[in-house]
Amino acid sequence: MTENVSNVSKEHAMNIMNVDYSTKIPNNVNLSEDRQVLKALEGWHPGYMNWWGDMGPEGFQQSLVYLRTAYSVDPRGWAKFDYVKMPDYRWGILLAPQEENRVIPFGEHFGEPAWQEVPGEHRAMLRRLIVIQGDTEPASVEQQRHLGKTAPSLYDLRNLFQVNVEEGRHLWAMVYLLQKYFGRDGREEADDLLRRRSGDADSPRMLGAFNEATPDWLSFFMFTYFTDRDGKMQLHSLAQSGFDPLSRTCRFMLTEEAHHMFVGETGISRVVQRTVEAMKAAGISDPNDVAKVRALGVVDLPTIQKKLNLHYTLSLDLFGSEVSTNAANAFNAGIKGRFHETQIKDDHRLQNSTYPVLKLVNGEIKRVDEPALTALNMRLRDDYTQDCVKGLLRWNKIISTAGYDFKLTLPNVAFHRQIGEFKDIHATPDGVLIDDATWNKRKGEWLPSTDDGDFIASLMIPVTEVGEFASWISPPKVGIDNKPGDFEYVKIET
Ligand code: BYC
Repeated sequence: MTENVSNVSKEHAMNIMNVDYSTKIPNNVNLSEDRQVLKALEGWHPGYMNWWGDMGPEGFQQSLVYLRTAYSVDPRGWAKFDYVKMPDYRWGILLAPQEENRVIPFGEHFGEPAWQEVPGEHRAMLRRLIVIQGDTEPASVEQQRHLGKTAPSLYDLRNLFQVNVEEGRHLWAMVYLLQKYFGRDGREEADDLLRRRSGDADSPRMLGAFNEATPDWLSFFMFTYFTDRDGKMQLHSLAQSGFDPLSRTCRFMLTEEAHHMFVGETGISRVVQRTVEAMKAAGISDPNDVAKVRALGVVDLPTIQKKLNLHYTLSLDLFGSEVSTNAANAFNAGIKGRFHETQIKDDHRLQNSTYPVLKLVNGEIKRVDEPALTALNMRLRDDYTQDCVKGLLRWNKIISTAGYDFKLTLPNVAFHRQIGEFKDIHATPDGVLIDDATWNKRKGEWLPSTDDGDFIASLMIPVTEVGEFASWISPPKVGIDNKPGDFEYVKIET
């Protein structure tokens, strides 16, 4: 008897770990026995394919791309690599295994069993957060759709498409939650996710940074480093959710997300590497001699800093206002927690604690203690900044190892903000408040100008020969799936 039970639960665990590819929509949530949701998802599928055709990567749809696909949610081995045409990629619904006896780890419901169904009183808030999360996924694909035609190598082209198909899968993940748990309005929201468009005047994507252009590959690397990292922080917070299906969904998404940030971090490393190598070979000692460096066909370090300033600050805006009742309500409700909530040593209710928030007080930037509950966006943003610093240390190491006295830095959080405490003022990257006239005169020193954009665009010449790389970027240290340098990551078919 005991043996039977354990066999059954082992089999159940296997089903959860391994993805069922026999259905049209691969999944580990037993869709074949959930007819209603399967029908809703199958109904949504053609619209998704149309969206992918219209707004997914431009061109290359018939090319064979060496992509990874999740076949399991076991962290010890979950992906397999193979050549796939993007429209044939198997976008699936994958949830991390259910943790037995999981409890809500924070808020007013702290310690109660996690919800397997939507708690009625928090339905609207939960739906809103799932819709916002879902909206960012297709938005990023739309922003990046033009980049294929200027890829600096087949390796990079493949990474772009890997990121794109997985963002598409993350959209599926949110659509599953909407369709399974939110009935008719969930289905309507799912349809709207395919209707909005990044940058569209009438029907834009929901959050600021997702309506900005990603005009070139340096922007793409900055985006995957800084903006995908906001994704990481938000997914970590949602992975703590008392609504267990959301928690499990986000936990698996984080596994895939790691590669996206790797693409960003190593992408910027490779650009910096190539720049300092070229400067050294040409005997240039001043990294600020922009004209001389640009003449070498590489991106000068000051321009890299400007791009970094732009993408970091756009990403800071994604954390919402420093002081936010929305954030407090979501925490109290047990819907959205803190980064690494379960590892934090406190009461997980935050009724009486405070958190220092950077605010504008009498024209000065000061730290002010605020109730910790309303300061949750600020706290998550601080965790984010700490996480961002790691990449800068690596990039600066490359610069200093080459013998150059130049440091990439994160600008002050008051610089170039559109959301929160500092949205109505101007500040320099060092955090010195300045008036409108000074800002207008000097902003080109800190943010990419049209000239900078034109220069970068002039470098964006596609390289499609196997094992070759554009002049402005170094080859990666290791290949994807340990493939050798001359591996044909994309078999281009036009
Ligand atoms: N742009 O109290 P507030 C990712 C709105 S990225 C436009 O300040 P709250 C990915 C806000 O909606 C992660 N509007 O902020 C990365 C609210 O409007 P309503 C995506 C903004 O609500 C790369 C009002 O201002 N996931 O996954 O505490 C590639 C006042 O809000 C913005 C999430 O964001 C903005 N930047 O926090 C692919 C997680 N900021 O409701 C994917 C889910 C604020 O008054 N979202 N507003 O009309 C959330 O947790 C929260 O909604 C936010 C905002 C953190 C975004």
